[in-house]
Amino acid sequence: MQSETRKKLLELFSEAKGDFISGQKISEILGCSRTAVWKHIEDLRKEGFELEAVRRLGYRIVNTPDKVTANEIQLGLKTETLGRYIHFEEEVTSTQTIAQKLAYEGAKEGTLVVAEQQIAGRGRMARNWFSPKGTGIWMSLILRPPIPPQKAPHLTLLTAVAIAQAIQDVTGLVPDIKWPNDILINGKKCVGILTELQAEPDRIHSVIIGMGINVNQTVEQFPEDIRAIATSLAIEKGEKIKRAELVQEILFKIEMLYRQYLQHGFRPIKLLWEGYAISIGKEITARTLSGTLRGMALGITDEGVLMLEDADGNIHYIHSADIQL
Ligand code: BT5
Repeated sequence: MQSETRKKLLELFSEAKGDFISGQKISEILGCSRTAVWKHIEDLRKEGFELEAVRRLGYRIVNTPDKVTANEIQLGLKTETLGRYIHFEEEVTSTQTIAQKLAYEGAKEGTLVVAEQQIAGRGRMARNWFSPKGTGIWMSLILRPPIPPQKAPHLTLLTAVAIAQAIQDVTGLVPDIKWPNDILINGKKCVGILTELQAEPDRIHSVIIGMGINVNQTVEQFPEDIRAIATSLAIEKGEKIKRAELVQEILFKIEMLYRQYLQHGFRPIKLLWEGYAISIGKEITARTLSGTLRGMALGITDEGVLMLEDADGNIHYIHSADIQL
């Protein structure tokens, strides 16, 4: 089926919101015969769409496949710029690597790289990010904010808020944010964020925000070494979640917060962030590259830096660390 026809047909079904559309109407709108309509429906079924056909009533969509291709994400996407260009691949080493290359070649702000599977997904400090096929959201977003590089951590925190809000809206689950880049549900890690920069000392060329979200994995599908610390939305919710719908909501939330950030600065984002933060006002252990610190997490600065007060009353400003509660 031509992609234009496919797009129109899916839009029709999307507008019908699960109601029947007559074959006559579809053939008029697509400008093709009733037999051609039937063939298009068969094509959609082969792609994994569940469609019901009833004589005299027509066709209705019962279920859409759980895919994260550009088509699936863009159908019903509410953003203006984010995700308007999507680079999708079934299998990649890391979506970060592809996004870095696209950004270097001049890709527009809002370009999104998505994959069904990463074979070398990465976390911070060259750690691995487990990214199995078909069950999670592995994506990297390119932004070109007019801010100096020191402020880039703001975007990690902004993204964490956007993802937390989107998860809450789509699933009803209430996530927590653990500074700087983890989203937890019931104490287990469900989302990791990795922010990388292409920058000069005073100017950012691009920020690549990598987001890894465990969506539909079962407990057994996690490797043993992270089973006790990781979870997925489906495990917590008790039912599967449509990944494309969540991607749409995440992009929409990031776009709104990003606009707000560019207009009003970090303050409003910081307030939202504090509403989700579990690591503030508590005794924590922070493992940094230069050593381990224990103390009370006082909050974050306007730069997004964590303030920790040790037993002697000294205040430490921590730019990057792993936090244990
Ligand atoms: C992160 O690092 O949490 C950032 C993860 C970013 C992943 C995305 S996916 C799309 C884009 N492309 C990439 O290649 N990366 C980004 P960090 O805070 O360093 O946490 C890494 C640690 O989390 C690992 O050492 C494991 O202990 C644990 N971990 C690995 N995979 C996990 C998973 N799927 N779910 C929960 N925890 C995991």
